[in-house]
Amino acid sequence: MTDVSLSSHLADRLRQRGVDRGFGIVGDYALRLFADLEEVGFPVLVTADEQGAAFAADAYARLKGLGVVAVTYGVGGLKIANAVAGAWAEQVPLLVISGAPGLRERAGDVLLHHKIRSFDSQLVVFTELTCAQAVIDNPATAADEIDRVIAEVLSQQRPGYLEIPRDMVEVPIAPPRHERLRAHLPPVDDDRLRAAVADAVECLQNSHTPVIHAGAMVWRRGLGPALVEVAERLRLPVATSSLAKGMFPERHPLSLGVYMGAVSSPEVVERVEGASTVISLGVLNTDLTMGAFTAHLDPYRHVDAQDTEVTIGLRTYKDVPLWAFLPALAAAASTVADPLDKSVHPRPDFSPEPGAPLGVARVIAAVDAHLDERHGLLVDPGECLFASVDLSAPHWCLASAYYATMGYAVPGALGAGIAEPSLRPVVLVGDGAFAMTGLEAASAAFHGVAPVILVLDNHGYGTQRPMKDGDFNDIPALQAEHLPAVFGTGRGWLASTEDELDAALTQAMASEELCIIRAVVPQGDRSPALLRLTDALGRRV
Ligand SMILES: Cc1ncc(C[n+]2csc(CCOP(=O)(O)OP(=O)(O)O)c2C)c(N)n1
Ligand SMILES: [Mg+2]
Repeated sequence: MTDVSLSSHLADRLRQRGVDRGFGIVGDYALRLFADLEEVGFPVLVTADEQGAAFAADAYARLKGLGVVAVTYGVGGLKIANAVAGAWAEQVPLLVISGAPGLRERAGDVLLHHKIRSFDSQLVVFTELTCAQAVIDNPATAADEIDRVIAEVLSQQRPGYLEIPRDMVEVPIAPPRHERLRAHLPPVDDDRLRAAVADAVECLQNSHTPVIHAGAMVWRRGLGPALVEVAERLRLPVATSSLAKGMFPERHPLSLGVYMGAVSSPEVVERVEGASTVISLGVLNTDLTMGAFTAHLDPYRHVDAQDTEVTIGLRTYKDVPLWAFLPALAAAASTVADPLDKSVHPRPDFSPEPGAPLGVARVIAAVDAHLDERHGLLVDPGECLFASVDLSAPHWCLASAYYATMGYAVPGALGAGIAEPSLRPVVLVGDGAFAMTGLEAASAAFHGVAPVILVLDNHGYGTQRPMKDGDFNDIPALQAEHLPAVFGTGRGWLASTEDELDAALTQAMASEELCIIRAVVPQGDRSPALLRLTDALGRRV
């Protein structure tokens, strides 16, 4: 068989998975790679900063099942360490491709620019942050090594790392041993699957108010449609983890919205914690997603389906993976008796009171009222993440909801807008987080994505203040509404009152340009969600 080019092999593999572009910033060690990829029809979209590219690629991956961030060595690579760590923690299939010094120029361990302790320093860092790594140093195995890393990323739903020395880019490589990628799902034991399904069905038959608690692994394994099917067939209400907000459409009559322990409304808490059976599907139990561990799920009334096994009460069924269990349960459980089907998530009514100063709760209510079927949502950690529990996302809502890195949502909107052009990204971001990565709004516009960005300006690091306040929580004021003028594209609004916000949202939702709305709230104002959490934590002490 004849040799192939590295870039065309890599691009082919990615396109086979529906990925037709990446995000990143070039440098001399990556120039040939970027140019070659572009030539074979796989462009890398530039951002203001590498971290922004990685967040964009992460959001793209959450929606498309795989995303690519491409960087140069050291200065670019290490800037995305935080975003890749987030992808590890939240199980996102994100492929890192880094250019690197050529193999020949590494001889003698010379000091080349961007080198750290050794030529392998960057690889060592990413070995901790990714599930598979390869430095492409042999044309005979290059294609297989690329395939191995991508297959592991897909199999494990974790990030992976490919380092491509610049003198390897144009060397013809041997064709891969296998025609297709060998990604695999977690193994299934058929006998135990049958037993687990029978056990779960029995629980449901003895249960009058069961609910589903659905997590991000449902999404990652492509089981979103199966979830909707099982909920509708069995008429089971669905709450999601904050990591999977909107995966079950929150305006569906069976949606309970997000269950996040005491952060959620009392009605949702009552419905989930008071359920006769909770069927958890692919939920990652973390401090933040469980409301600082204020969530109380009774293990004796719990069917917990994870990526590789199912636990029902005290019985664990090994090798019964979520991907096999969920459809099997849907097929078997048509006999559920008398489950409730009423939603506890009423649609809000937002009539602005002219001149009334804004507070966090009213900002969220206004956004909720203006969101519709055309929108996807992204929220940043801080008040926006907590407060968004009280609004219902028509489609997905992407957030760094466990790793909780600030600055995810604005660059995430670029990735989401490219991945799913039919939905316009709406971003909720704190003033602190916006200061970190808000310039990526210009990158989004540059690549034809026009998000509506609402900057919740509470004058600094609001969610830190109740824990310990000090000058370290104050930040320079930023009149973000003027940025579109600076960018030379888009529109901006400042809103301090309910009617100003309502008018700005009306115009922004009707516009097709980048829109930035700065909504100013008093420094000490808190969302109802955060107050509920503080109250619960106070009672715990
Ligand atoms: C990258 C990063 N740095 C620091 C933190 C710690 N942290 C969590 S929330 C927060 C303040 C966020 O401020 P802002 O974005 O304005 O949101 P607010 O809390 O005011 O709603 C900080 C500093 C973090 N989560 N991520
Ligand atoms: Mg703030």
